[in-house]
Amino acid sequence: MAKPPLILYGHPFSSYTWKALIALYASEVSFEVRAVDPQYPEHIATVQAASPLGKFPLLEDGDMQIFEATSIIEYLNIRHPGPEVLIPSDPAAAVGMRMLDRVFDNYVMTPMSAIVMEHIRSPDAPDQARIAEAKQQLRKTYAWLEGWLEFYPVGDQITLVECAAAPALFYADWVEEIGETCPRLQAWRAHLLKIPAVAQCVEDARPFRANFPPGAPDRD
Ligand SMILES: N[C@@H](CCC(=O)N[C@@H](CS)C(=O)NCC(=O)O)C(=O)O
Repeated sequence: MAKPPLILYGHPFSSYTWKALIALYASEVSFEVRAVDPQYPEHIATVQAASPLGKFPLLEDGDMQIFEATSIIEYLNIRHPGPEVLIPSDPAAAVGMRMLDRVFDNYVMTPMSAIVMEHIRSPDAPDQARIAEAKQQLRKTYAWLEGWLEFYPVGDQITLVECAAAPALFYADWVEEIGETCPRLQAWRAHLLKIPAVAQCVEDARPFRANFPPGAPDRD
């Protein structure tokens, strides 16, 4: 009997949904996307019931539910391995990769989201001090990544690092542009956006750009 496809609950404009989607595309596994959208209250109910704060993405594999984008990637790596090695089997190499995953979530996604949240909370008068603090964190992280990239083998591979980096850098650049002081990071972001799995996410999100609370720039 054919196995039912995996189901991913998420939204095409959501950065963390991209992170899981990129890994799903790379795994070449069959899956279905269920939009977390007021049009589908049953999808929202499923997501709300699955995790403490009802965040997405959420992956369903039969009776299994996995939330947290990184955990979804860990799960795909062991249960649905594809042509790409999402996480290396060497334990030390895997620790290095997981560390970078934390860098993208904690030091790129988090300050980027803080700026977006400020614009949602107070669209007419977002707190400029909070925004400045988040932008400063982004600039410090960009500078660190610029150094890290000197030794990173940039290529078309899709690992946990690319899954975490692509959406984080895509949206972070919109709120605090990666300047010319970080040429390697600028070039890597451009390279990531051309990888087919990432390019698919960029295209599927395009219709929602007008909804980006701080305003989407006219590029990418
Ligand atoms: N730590 C979570 C973060 C997920 C997250 O923040 N998802 C956002 C969409 S990008 C979300 O669920 N937003 C709706 C909400 O917070 O209610 C992960 O890695 O999956």
